[in-house]
Amino acid sequence: MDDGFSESRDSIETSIATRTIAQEMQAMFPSRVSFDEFLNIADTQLEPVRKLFADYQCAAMEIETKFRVLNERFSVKYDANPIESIKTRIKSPESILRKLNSKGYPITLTSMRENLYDIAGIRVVCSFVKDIYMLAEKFLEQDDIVLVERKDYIKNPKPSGYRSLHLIVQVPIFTEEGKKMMYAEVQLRTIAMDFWASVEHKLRYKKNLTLEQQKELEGDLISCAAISADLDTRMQNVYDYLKESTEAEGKV
Ligand code: 0O2
Repeated sequence: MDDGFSESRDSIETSIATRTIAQEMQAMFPSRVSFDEFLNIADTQLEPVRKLFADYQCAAMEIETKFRVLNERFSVKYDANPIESIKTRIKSPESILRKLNSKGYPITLTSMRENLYDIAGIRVVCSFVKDIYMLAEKFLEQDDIVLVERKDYIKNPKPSGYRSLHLIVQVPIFTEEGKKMMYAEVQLRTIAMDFWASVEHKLRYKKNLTLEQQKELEGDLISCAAISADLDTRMQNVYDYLKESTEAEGKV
């Protein structure tokens, strides 16, 4: 089971609009519809959905570019790249529907736009924890970025053991229809945090486990999260030590 973070954009045809299309078809053509008539209805209904998903794609692209620019600037200044990888994803229509439903929000495009902040997701993976905070600070300093919420699951890990820094932001996109402020969720993590989260995500969807096995697995994952946090601290210490030694040598 993958969590959708990649370069791909999910097809939207099957979920949000299908129900509306089916209802409209039934009302307009109680017996049979021709293929052309069907395509016509589908096109009219799907256009706003396509547009909204394209807006989220643009928001993810804008933010990805901002992090790529920061990475480039730091590589020139410090001769080191703080970012290991950047992945983006647009939440799948199934996940969107599930979230709207579970939170009791209306299943409409307006509701999606106003109530869900993580449809555009950008995951920035770094080697070191200090780089996460440095990048977050430099990103949030940019005057077109509006911070909506900051969730620091590095300082305060989730009960599952999950660690990452989450920034819910609004970013402007400039379209043929004008400027639009779009919500997006940025997740910043180390390689160790990313490894833990992707393995945990896969195991969470294993359905054929007994309650006892599930409990045992949860315990193991919590202890793996502690090991991964320790690894991050030690790697940061090694890096700081090497950096200080190099700087001291430069002064001699
Ligand atoms: P996906 O598949 O990434 O889309 P809120 O969004 O504030 O209403 P939520 O969803 O609890 O409430 O927000 P939170 O806790 O900040 O989590 C948002 C995302 O962080 C999740 O998105 C996951 O990507 C990731 N995440 C949070 N907790 C865990 C965890 O325990 N394990 C792993 N592997 N990832 C986690 P989604 O929407 O759940 O899923």
